[in-house]
Amino acid sequence: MASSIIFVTLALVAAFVPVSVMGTDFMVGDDKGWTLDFDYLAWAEGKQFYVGDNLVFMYSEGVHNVLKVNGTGFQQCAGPAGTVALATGNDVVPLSTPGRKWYICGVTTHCAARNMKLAITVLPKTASPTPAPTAPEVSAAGGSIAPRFYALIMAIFGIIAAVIV
Ligand SMILES: [Cu+2]
Repeated sequence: MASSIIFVTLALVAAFVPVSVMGTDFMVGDDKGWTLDFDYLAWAEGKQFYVGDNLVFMYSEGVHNVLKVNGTGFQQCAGPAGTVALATGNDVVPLSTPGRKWYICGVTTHCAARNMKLAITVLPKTASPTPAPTAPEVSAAGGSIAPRFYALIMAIFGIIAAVIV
């Protein structure tokens, strides 16, 4: 009885809550992480970063750090005075605004000599979490109607089951 009600609730949530509201976490350097002599510009090429996504810098704590700098700081491999370094070894950087973003390692010559520098372009969030039922939106969202319909059917079955039990 109680499990049926839980099932109904879950099915209704699945039917009406958009699935992909969450942003993407980008592991910088993939399995190599944030390290020496990796081509981060090549890594970023072809990837699309959107507002709401996160960059995750993984490295051994104390070996590297992450400085968020501007274009000049990127060219010069130096943050402005007072730049606070991220240094936990598992730094999550939310991409909260669109535009060009630059990150460097501030440890000795890791940026200048060992290529620890990343530049990306963050795109504005395009997909609306609740698409309006206009014609183009409906055709674009066509693929997601079937699973929602399925969840709705399951919810109806759940209600029937709850009534019977
Ligand atoms: Cu470093």
